Amino acid sequence: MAEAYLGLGSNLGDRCAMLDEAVRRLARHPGISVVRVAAYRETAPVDYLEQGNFINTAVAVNTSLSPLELLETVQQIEAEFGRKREVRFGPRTLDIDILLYGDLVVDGGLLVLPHPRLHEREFVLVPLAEIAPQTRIPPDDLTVKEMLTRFYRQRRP
Ligand code: PH2
Ligand code: MG
Ligand code: MG
Repeated sequence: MAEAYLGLGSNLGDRCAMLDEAVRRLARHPGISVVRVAAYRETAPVDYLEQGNFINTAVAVNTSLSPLELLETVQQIEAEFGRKREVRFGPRTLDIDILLYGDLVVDGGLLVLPHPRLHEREFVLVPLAEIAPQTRIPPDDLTVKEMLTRFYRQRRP
């Protein structure tokens, strides 16, 4: 069993309903149990600004799936929500990113762990800090809370 963290976001359709249903589908999977779900927060888009606000959350799971099996599973759920991969960073009904998988560090093309933009995204760090403030992010092993503090310290007002 591994403990993994997922980041979820939606900015098309009934955004909260998308996240509710995504969490239900994750929980229904025989190889996944959902341990914690962060509060839903509305966030302004980053990277690609010409799109609507997101609702974001983070989910802690215990899983018997391998990292690539977990990736396949979340991509399958995204596809069931009619997700089309058009604009990179653009609007989406449902995005599920694997943020952390235990203390695994991999850069395998298909899957990069920890998530490469985890450190620079407030919409990821805030919900993750709510459900896992003391979890350490490899390879530096700063806790999520420390990472969020560093993010705000480095961000210019
Ligand atoms: N996802 C992106 C790009 N920009 N902005 C917010 N606020 N929330 C997201 O989930 C998000 C984004 C690409 O995955
Ligand atoms: Mg994403
Ligand atoms: Mg994604």
